[in-house]
Amino acid sequence: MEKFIGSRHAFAESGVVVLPVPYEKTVCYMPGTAKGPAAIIEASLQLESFDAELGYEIDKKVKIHTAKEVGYEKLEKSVSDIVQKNKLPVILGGEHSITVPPVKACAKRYRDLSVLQIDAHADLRDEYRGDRNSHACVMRRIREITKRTVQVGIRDMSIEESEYIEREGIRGAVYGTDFDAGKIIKRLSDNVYITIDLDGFDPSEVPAVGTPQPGGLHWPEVVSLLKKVSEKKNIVAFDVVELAPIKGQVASDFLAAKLAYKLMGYSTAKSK
Ligand SMILES: [Mn+2]
Repeated sequence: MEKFIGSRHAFAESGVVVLPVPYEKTVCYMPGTAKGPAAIIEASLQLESFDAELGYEIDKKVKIHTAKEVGYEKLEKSVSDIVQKNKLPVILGGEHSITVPPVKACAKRYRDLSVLQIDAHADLRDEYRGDRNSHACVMRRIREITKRTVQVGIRDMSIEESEYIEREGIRGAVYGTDFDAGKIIKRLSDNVYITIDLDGFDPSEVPAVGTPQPGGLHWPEVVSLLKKVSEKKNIVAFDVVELAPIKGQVASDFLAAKLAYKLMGYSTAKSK
């Protein structure tokens, strides 16, 4: 497989480690997320190394290493090994359920860990079609690891999820597409894990997802939120999930690659 942005840095010298996780098991509508990581990496070869906004070549500064594909079972250990060495893990999915092992690994390293989720769906079901590990349950599983979760772009949920939000008293931590970045930042702890389900974006910008939802977020507001979060918080790891590539239609793949690269830059901007 290709390497992210064609970068061939060894693990030891790298500041960022990309973990491709082509895991797809519980999708319920359009399949294809197993092909997500390869499509993001393929699109990343078209990225400009120089980030015009940051004013430098992100890869030159942080040195990106792309690991071999990782399965679900080995993911927690892989992420653990990376955060122990103070490197930034970047997990490319794959379906959204893969967020659980990295959050577990980061929560062991950072006791105050909070999770910022960008998504169209609340993903707070206790189980979905008999499966507690479905991608529709991922934030519910994450809230068993840390209760400090903030959800942005949410515009679809079941009555069970709505009742859970009421019961847990987290209505104020669940945002739609109209949000105040300052309020979001206030709800996060110092160390933040970011999970980006690409269906949080509007389908006009990212059509290649398993479960597209109209009325979504747009590139400028997502990037601006991530930038503000990175200025105030320590981003310890992040994932980009749920890309289900559409043949011949690469806009979604490229957005995912650019988003990952930009967030690598933001997350490491404070380091020397
Ligand atoms: Mn999701």
